[in-house]
Order: sequence, then C-alpha cells, then structure tokens
Amino acid sequence: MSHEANALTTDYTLNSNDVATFDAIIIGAGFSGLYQLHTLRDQLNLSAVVFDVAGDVGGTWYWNRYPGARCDSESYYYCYSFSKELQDEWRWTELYPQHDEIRRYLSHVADRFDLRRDIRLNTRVESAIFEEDTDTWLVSTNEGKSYRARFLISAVGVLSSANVPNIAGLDKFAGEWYHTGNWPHHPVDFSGKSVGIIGTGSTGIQAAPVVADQAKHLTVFQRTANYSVPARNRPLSSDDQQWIQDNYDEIRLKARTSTNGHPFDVNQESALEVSDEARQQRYEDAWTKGGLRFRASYRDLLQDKSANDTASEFIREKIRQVVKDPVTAEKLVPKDHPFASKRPPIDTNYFETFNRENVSLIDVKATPIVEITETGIKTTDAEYPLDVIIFATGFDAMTGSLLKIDIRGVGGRTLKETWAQGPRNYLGIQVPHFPNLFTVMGPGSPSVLTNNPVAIEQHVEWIRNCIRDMNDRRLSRIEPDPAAADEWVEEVNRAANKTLLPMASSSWYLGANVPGKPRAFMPYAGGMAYYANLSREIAENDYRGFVTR
Ligand code: N01
Repeated sequence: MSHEANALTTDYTLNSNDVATFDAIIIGAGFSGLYQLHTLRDQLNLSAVVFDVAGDVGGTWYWNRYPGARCDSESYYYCYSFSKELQDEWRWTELYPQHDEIRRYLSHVADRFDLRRDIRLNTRVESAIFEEDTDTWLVSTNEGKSYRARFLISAVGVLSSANVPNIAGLDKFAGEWYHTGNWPHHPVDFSGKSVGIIGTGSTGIQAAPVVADQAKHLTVFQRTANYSVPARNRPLSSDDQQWIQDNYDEIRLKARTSTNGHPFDVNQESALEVSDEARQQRYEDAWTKGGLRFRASYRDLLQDKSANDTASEFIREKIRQVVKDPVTAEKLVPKDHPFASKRPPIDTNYFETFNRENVSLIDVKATPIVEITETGIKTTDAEYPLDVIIFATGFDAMTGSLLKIDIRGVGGRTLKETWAQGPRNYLGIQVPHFPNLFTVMGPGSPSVLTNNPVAIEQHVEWIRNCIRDMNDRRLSRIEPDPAAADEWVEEVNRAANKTLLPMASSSWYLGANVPGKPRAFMPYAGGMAYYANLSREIAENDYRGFVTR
C-alpha cells in the first residue's frame, strides 16, 4: 500500500433520510455474492446488502435451466469449502450435479447462514457512482431507490450476460425461441416438434442429446466443430460418499494448490517423451474415465502444439469411430483449433446423438445462416422449418454483466469508457480510478480457467481481508496504482501467450464471440495456486501496487 496523507477517521454512517447506508453493497446472489455477504456480515460484523435481479439466489444456476444443464466439475468439489459443517451435512447425489441440485445447495447455504434477510431479489442495480467527497458509492436500482456504501463488490458472475446473435428476422419467427442462459422456469415440451439448436459449445453439447430424445426432429446448426470428452456421469454410491468424506481434506488441499482448482494430479510427463503405445493407452484410460481430467493426461498439452496434436488427434479419431455416417463425422471433427484452447466441453452421448434418425447436422460455416424466417432458419443452401429455436450461443463473458451497469469512478469516468480497449485492472480485482470497487472473478484473474468455487473463495476471502485491514488502519480508500495495473495486463498477456489458449481465434476467452467487443485475452492463465500465492504476498507486503488513504 502506498499511503497518501490524511487517513480518514470519519464516521462512515452518512445519514441522509432517503439513502440507506451500508458498509458494503454486493451485486449478485450466486456462489460469490452469498459467500461475500457471509464473510462481511458474519465474520467482520459489517452491514452489507446483496442485490440480484433474479427471483431467487443461485446466480448462473438460477438462469441456466436448459435441458441437460449440469456442472462440468465434479459435485463434491464444485461447492464451498469454507464451512466444515456445511461440507459434512451436504450429500451430492451425482458425480456431475444437475442444475436443480446446485440450486438446492445454494438455497440451503442461504438458509443455513441466514443470508436471505440481507438479500434483495428482483432488484437490478442500474448505476453506481463514486462520490469523492465521502469516498462512498451511491448505488441506484430499478425500483428508483438509492443506497450508499463504502465498498462496492461486483459478484455478477462471468457467464451471466446471454448473447443472442443479431440474426435478421428473429422478430418474425412464429415459433418459440429460447436462449439457454435465460431458460424459462416452466417445462418446455419438445415432443412432436422440429427443434433447431444454434451453437456447439459446452451448452449446446449438453443440450442436444436431451432435446433429441424428445423432439420429432433436431437440427444442430454448427459453426465451429468442437472437441468433447465423455463425462461418464453416474449416481454417487454410499461407498463414493464415504470416500469423499474420508478424503475431503486432501481433495480440498489438492484443488487449492493446483493450476485449475481441480483436485487432479496432472501427469508430469511430456506427451512427446513416451512411446506411441503408452500415450495411446493413457488417452484410452482417460477417455474411459471421462471428464475434464482428460486434459491432465500430460503436462504439456496446453503448452506445446506438437504435444497437443496427439490429444487432438486421439479425440478426432474417437469422433470418427462413434459417428457412423462418415460425412457427418468429418463435419464434427474439429480442425481449426487445438484441443482445450477453447473451454473443453464434456458430454453424455453427444457424438452418438448424430447416429439417430431424427437428428441432422448443418455446417453453418460452409453454408451460413442468412436469416430467420417466420417458419424456420434459412441458410445460403436451404430453409429448415422449425417449431422451436434454441440459442446455445454463449455469453458476453467476464465483462458483459458488469458493463451493463453504469459505473462511474473518480472524475465521473465510466467503466465502459475505461475498458473500451479491453479490461485493464490489477490482479483482476480492482480498477484504477474506481476506488473501493472489487470484482470477484474479474477479468485478469484465473476465474473461468478454474473450478469456479476455488477461485471464488480465494477472491472473496482476499476482499474480506483487505476490507478488514482497511478498517483496522482506519483507511477510507483503496485502488490500484495505474502502473501496477498496466504491468498486470502485460502479465495476463504474457501468461496467455505461454499457452495455446490464444490459438482459438473465435473463443469467448478473447471476447471474439461478441461482435464489436475488444479482442483481449481476459482470464489469467498463470495458474490458480500461483495467483493465490501472489495475491497473498502482495497483501502481506502492504498491498504492493495499491494506493490507499
Ligand atoms: O457458449 P460458447 P456456451 N451463428 O460461447 C456458436 C460454461 N458452461 O454457452 O465457436 C452460429 O462456448 C459458437 O460458434 P463459434 C463453460 O465455461 C459451463 O456453450 O463462435 N453459431 C459456439 O459453438 C463454457 O465454455 C457448463 O464459431 C453461433 C456456440 O454458439 C461457457 O459456459 C455448461 C453464433 C457458443 O459457445 C460458454 O458455453 C455449459 C452465430 N451467430 C457452459 N454465435 C457447466 O459446467 C455463437 N455461435 C455446467
């Protein structure tokens, strides 16, 4: 911390009759916001309130209820670790939890820690203005009310702003259409219907087999073929439950000290230093076991293109073996990016789905979508009659939800203008000239490259400790030194460029999926454990790179 003169000793409880005042305002009631409220209110004894536009807690899981929606991290470590009691009392039923089970878990957390009394649902934060004379944020909501707080914490989520592509004619479509990230709460019945799904990312790959089971016909509109590894989901048996409980300490430790927040051992061999037979066997074993662990088969799969080629080729061969029609198989084989340079999906019977009589695949890179008509989707080649269109077209990731709020820092500058060329911040957690604003899982932090609860707990606890230290030192304001932020942006780019991640040119990691969004590699690829240690060391060294007063 470089200290400016005149540390404030003011009483922060500014009393204006029509502005409720808190120590902290938290935006978002998902994994991040719930835990942040618990840390500030119950551990630091501060006053805090959470706003969320949703009708219940749950964050991304409140919105993503599409058919097949389940987590790609294993249930028993896609959850909080901060409370042993919570961990001991909750039992997950499946290896990969379905969306409703995760909602039940988060609802249980909200009840168990009595969080709901400080959560305002159905409330959208519209603006947040930093007022320099008091070093506080003035926050306005869609109800026309204003609130004031010393600290503003964005817990808005990284994949929460649905991206519906601007395809001509959608307004004329006479059927039903849905975006997976904004799925209705009532059941959607596909039986007897012709359904089209646009998008073959993790979401489309989860949804297609489930929709195909019900629909009269499913047409998958694929722009970029994708790699996917079988999830091998299964119910957790009582033996599994016992193993989890017996090994929880080790599982949590491994997750926290890993690169991606997953409790895997990454094989420390290079894919290039073993025999072809040994490599083939390892990939076969990983394929049989299933899940994101496939990525941990060799240490250099994401660093060395030749090493990656071996894994990419293995999956391509699997696709050719599974999909019976060779023309369809070849369309499904990804050729333009290395395996895992985009977030790797895992699936249940995705490629097998294309062997069904009622499923067809349209390559919309070869024959692009021209428009949506009253009755279906028209490509340069043909028109496909549809009753339902599902957009599995992803998100304005990492910055979308935050930039929808009119956030103004010192001198009235907006966050939108400040990030016009891409996100610029320090450690992904604070932005120069936006004092006392913290961004949980912000761009520039490991966030989406991790098993999220690990990254969330690390950020939430860092923010709690920072606020505690500020209170102990009677400081009123913290923000990054602009030079520290510049260096951090360079470090984010340096870390990305040591990997193959930037090779996927259409990836949402780069903002490339949203027209007009600046191209900048957003998550920090230097590794979760390294990042957590660095963040701790910076805090211990008097918040090096931050300016306080
Ligand atoms: O979104 P995506 P997603 N015309 O952006 C295509 C997480 N997640 O919702 O690749 C035609 O990955 C687009 O094509 P292209 C996970 O982190 C987690 O699937 O841009 N197609 C792509 O195929 C994941 O990575 C879980 O050429 C268009 C697809 O739509 C992230 O969410 C489950 C198009 C979008 O893929 C996002 O995944 C699901 C257009 N105009 C997701 N616009 C769990 O762990 C876009 N596309 C539970």
